[in-house]
Amino acid sequence: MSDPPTHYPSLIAVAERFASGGAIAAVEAFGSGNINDTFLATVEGTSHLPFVLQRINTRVFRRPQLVMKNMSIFTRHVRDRLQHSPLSRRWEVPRVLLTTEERDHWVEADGSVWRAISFIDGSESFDAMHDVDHATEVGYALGTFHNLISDLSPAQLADTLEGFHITPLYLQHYDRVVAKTAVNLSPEVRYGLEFVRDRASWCAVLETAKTQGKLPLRLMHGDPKVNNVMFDRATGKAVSMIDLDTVKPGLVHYDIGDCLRSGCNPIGEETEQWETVYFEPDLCEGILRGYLSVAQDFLTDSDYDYLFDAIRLIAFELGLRFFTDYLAGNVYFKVKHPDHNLLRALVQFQLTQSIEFQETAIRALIQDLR
Ligand code: A2G
Repeated sequence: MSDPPTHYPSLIAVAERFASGGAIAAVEAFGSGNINDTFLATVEGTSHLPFVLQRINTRVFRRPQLVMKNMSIFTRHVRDRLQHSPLSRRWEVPRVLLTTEERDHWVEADGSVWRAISFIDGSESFDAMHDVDHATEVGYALGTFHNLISDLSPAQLADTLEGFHITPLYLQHYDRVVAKTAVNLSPEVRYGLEFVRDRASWCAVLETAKTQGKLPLRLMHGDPKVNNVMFDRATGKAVSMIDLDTVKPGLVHYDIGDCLRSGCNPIGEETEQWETVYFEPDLCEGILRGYLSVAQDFLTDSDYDYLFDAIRLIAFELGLRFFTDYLAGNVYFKVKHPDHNLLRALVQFQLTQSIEFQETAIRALIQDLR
């Protein structure tokens, strides 16, 4: 899966399946996602908004129909809820656009699966955090997202990606890959192997708490990276969360950890300067403040007890996932070169270590914000 396929059907023709009125003017590559192939389709004339066209990666999402069904169920739920009790500020929910045959996805003759989602009008996203105010907005966005789905039962949505964020399962997969791979023991690989070995016995921390009933199963976003938060261009305020493929039953801790590991790494997860990666505590405070301004209503004492572990774990878990994918020959994440996943893993391991060095301060911050 190294390169996006070059044998696309005519993108304009696919986009036209979803265009209700108005001819497609252009379809261009959009965003920097690691899984699906994403395009922005613009429609001729000024009265039609552009929309997001995506080819769903069916090697990852093996049942794309379920992904789309989940999306329709929870976006409808949130829209109804907002209609009955509007928020005091702008908040948008992306819409699933239907084909001319009223279907929520389109299967091309080559078997590729496509869907279209509305683009949030007048909005933009950022790959890295600007400052603490930006961080607070990102936290507010995740809290609002969780809040708006908190009254929808997890049983309403299907598990569209089994094992997603179940760290012990990633570790088992890693062990299997290491056992059957002739690993090239470069210094970086040696470092990665030791890094994982030293944390293996701790990595079931959230799953154990879930099994013991200390952390409830809720609905989660699944991929709340900084660039999945949309900001209003005019006000600079967060107005939506996008990339909704992984909204499914899980722990909100996965999201909190994922949002912090993405948001508090000022040089970003794609940097090649992995030795200089660090976890920025002021941005962490901003995200947590913004998140808790909305989420404190539904978090329990036990939820707070596991926040530090969540922050440390999800950075480690992503490093483990990238490292495993590198060892397995880059079969899951899209890559630009053969060492891409190794570098990404080293970034996440460095971030994990920076979180570990700051454990006392981060725990004290969580305590203060409680
Ligand atoms: O890359 C993808 O979006 C992953 N999504 C997400 O889990 C995270 O790893 C991210 C890192 O940039 C899926 O695996 C579905």
